[in-house]
Amino acid sequence: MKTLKEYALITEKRLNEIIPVLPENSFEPENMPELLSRSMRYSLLAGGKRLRPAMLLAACEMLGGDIQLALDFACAIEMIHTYSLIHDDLPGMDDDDMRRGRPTNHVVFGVGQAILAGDGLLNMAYEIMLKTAMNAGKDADKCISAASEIARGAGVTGMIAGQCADLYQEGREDGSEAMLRFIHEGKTMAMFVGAMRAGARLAGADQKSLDAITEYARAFGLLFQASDDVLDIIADPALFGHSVGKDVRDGKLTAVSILSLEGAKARVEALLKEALDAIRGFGEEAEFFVRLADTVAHRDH
Ligand code: GRG
Repeated sequence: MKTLKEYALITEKRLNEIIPVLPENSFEPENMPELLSRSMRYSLLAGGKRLRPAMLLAACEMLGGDIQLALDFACAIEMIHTYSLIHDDLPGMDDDDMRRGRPTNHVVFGVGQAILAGDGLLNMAYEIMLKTAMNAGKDADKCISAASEIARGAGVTGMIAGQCADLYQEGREDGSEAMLRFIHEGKTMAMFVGAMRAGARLAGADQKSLDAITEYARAFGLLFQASDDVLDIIADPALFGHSVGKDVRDGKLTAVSILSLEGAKARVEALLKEALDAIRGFGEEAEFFVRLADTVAHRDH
């Protein structure tokens, strides 16, 4: 298995090919407008951590699959994740002006073009997954079930559900732990679950392995968001890449607002243990996932 950095590089190289650099200001029939490719590339190739594609590729490799078959699915999930960041940053949603350490898409390209950049990334993600499935011969079923896992994670019972609840809850006084869980499971956890299950599907994993990696991805996703909530309070803005203290200013329901800072930190540790227990059965083969959970739980940005 590779490191996070290696998986990230493989993914970025392929993303660079999928969305080409075009002649400036060209609007050629049958081609995407250059403005669209520029705005999509601006957010997509802006140095994200590439956690979801790396987890997809690592799950596939750990379970004996072919990462060449998985590569376009890894790119697809990163494209969907990036669309969600672009839309989340819009004035009608979180209204953020910094992301991945640079001005947000709508600040540079305007709100209308930013919506289209997000729409473009979302649609292209499904195009490339379907194209891979159509060309996969005997592996077509694996590709279709992987695409379906990703669609579920990103969709109306996954990420979009969480974002809907997050917006609904903003500024309300009636936040509960159940609502916090709904938001975290949807907005954050579902995409990690989708990524790892897609990798496992591409490897043709059996039910036992699928269950174990699902349990890991669930604990990891909740851990990731709880630690993000903690960092919103304590991170150094120069390192964090987006705004610090914004959740409190926006009246957001977070792990810290419900559990207190110390309670949220304790939750991160408990979830780390859950995640590690879930993949113990894979032994040394799961080294990537052990390290990743530990790093995310103890990060400072
Ligand atoms: C607009 C449908 C829709 C959904 C938006 C992603 C999202 C849902 C909102 C962004 C705000 C947020 C805190 C989401 C939780 C997930 C999260 C922490 C995303 C950031 O993921 P990282 O840290 O980002 O992996 P990079 O930039 O490294 O890829």
